[in-house]
Amino acid sequence: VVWYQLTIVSGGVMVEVTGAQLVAESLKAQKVEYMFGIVGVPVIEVAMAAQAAGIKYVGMRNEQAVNASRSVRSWSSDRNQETAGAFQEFPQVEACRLYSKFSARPSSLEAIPSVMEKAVRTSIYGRPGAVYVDIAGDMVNAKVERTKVRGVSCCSPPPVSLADHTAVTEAVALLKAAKAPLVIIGKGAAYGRAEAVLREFVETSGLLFLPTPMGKGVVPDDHPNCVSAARSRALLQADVVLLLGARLNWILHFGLPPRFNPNVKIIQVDLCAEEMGNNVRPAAALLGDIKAVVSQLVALIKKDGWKYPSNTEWWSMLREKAAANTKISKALALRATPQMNYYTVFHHISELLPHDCIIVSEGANTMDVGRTMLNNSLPRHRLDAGTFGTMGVGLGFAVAAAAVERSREKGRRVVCVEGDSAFGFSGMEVETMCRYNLPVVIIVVNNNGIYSGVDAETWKEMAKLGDLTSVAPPVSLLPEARYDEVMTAFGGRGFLVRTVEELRSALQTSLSDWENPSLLNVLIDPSSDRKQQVLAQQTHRTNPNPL
Ligand SMILES: Cc1ncc(C[n+]2csc(CCOP(=O)(O)OP(=O)(O)O)c2C)c(N)n1
Ligand SMILES: *[C@@H]1O[C@H](CO)[C@@H](O)[C@H](O)[C@H]1NC(C)=O
Ligand SMILES: *[C@@H]1O[C@H](CO)[C@@H](O)[C@H](O)[C@H]1NC(C)=O
Ligand SMILES: [Mg+2]
Repeated sequence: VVWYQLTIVSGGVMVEVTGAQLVAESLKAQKVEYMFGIVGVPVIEVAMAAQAAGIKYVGMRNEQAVNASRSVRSWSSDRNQETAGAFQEFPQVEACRLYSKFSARPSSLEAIPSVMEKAVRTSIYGRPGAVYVDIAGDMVNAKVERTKVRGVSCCSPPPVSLADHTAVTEAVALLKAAKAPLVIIGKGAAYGRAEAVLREFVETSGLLFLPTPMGKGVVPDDHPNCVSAARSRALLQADVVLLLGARLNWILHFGLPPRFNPNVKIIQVDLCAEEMGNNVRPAAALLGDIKAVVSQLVALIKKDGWKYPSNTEWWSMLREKAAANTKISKALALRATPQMNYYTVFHHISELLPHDCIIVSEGANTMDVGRTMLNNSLPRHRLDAGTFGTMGVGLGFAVAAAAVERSREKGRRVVCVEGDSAFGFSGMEVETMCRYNLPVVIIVVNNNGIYSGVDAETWKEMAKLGDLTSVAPPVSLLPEARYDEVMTAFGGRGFLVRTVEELRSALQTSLSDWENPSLLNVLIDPSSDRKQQVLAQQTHRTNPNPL
């Protein structure tokens, strides 16, 4: 690849650099290691410049999946054709402002390095989020003299702030006075890399905790103080909640009755001031970096020598409740029926997955039941459809995670647990996995539909009743679709799985292959979820986050 265009000017050498090179070099200067994209003219040049600058380029298939793996830039039309109806002309910067923390278009080649620095800095400082930089088409191949461009070095790591000392003292006083205290660990704690100090906090304070979906693993799910299996009860009866890097949004039922005690006192720890007081006015607001704030809490309770006793009624009630709930899912899992249900599938998967694997998951029942049954023992090892419940992000996450893991010395397995509908959104990324030999294990929990479906026989009978577009339930998908053959089409391993034995053997084979991706098409009872829901209602067991 030719790096710089050399132009001889009256005996001297003028080194020129293109817009594409500036974009690539600026990202490299910000320590960007991977670029995910889909090329077309003129983006090809940028992808090539990125590779030349030492950035790994991963070519994707579905742009929605590209966005899931955090794309930073896009292209729009040439500047001199703006408003004239240029190819793909669209007010992208304005459109993206609503969806990102920062949206900008460098006004010149010289401005590219500083705009890129600001984009990267904005995405990682404060509450992290996506950013958007738009490069005009004509700027990609335009050239500028290198000496005219001021390089910008890598932004500093995010600055750290501590909580106000008075608020920390108040928080500890509230915890000490509580009868039924509960710690909720959110994904902010995972992003903030607070795992070591949080574990120390849980063990020093003796408090019980439960994680939000992507807070799982910050303190291991199998820690004795984890009360996930009694989640509804814990939320309902807690009198003081220490909320760590989690929002009181729909995932936590807004912190309000009927799912919370109306008099619950919330101690809110967040790095975003505007978050304080959303839905519930906090009894104490600790504004700051979560790792630093938890260290403050640890220091204070250590100084006091305080510990929540383990022989309280609250503890034993939650322990009993958790044991009872675990027993119910185990009974469902071990039911001897001709077809597997969700619980059976997850019970066996959980026994075979390596403890350090990265679990990616999306779907409705698949994701909800899977979250309760698949433990995480490490932080940032669960990626799911998130607060928006967006289907289609899973395979993009898996490609990105597998690419990063492969470059590590002791890479971990990436296991992608997908509903059959969820898989369909970005299913073509299977080709991406095969192309780059990313050994992702995809498990499609196939119930022939969205939430539920019908079996092959019923489908045939239904077709006789009239046009399927009039008579088929809108939730149904083609019964027994061969998603495994999507994987074999590109050279990966595909398995059609109907029984527990087939499931265990296929998963073991897949996990022992570090070269090829695999897809397990696990056919389950298409009415599985309905039965579970009935059973769940009878036993007051509720899936926390139905989408
Ligand atoms: C982008 C997007 N489109 C549509 C939806 C609506 N939706 C919610 S869950 C879901 C799929 C659920 O079916 P599946 O993945 O098969 O999981 P199951 O519940 O059947 O196990 C859909 C389409 C969504 N959440 N996101
Ligand atoms: C992905 O994001 C870019 C901007 O970041 C946007 O132009 C594009 O439409 C998005 N694609 C999808 C499929 O959402
Ligand atoms: C998952 O963690 C729970 C405790 O929350 C524990 O009871 C269960 O045995 C664990 N499951 C596996 C497969 O390790
Ligand atoms: Mg389904």
